[in-house]
Amino acid sequence: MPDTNEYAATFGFVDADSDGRISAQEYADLMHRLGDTCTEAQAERAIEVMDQDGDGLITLDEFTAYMARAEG
Ligand SMILES: [Ca+2]
Ligand SMILES: [Ca+2]
Repeated sequence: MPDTNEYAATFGFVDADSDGRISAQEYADLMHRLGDTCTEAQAERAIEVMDQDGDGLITLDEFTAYMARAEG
C-alpha cells in the first residue's frame, strides 16, 4: 500500500499556486529551486510522462499513480 499522504505532501510542494494541478512551469520552477537546470521542453516532457488524460497538467491522482508505478 503506497503512502498516499507522502505523495500528497510532495504534490503540494510542487503545486506552487495550490490549484490542484502541476503545470510544466511549476515543474520547471521546482527544478530551478532545487538548483537543477530544466528547460521548458524538458519540463513539458516530464509532465507528458505523468499526464494520463493529456490535458498537459498533473492532478494528484496522476501524480500518485506515477509515483506508485515508479516505486514498483
Ligand atoms: Ca498549480
Ligand atoms: Ca492530466
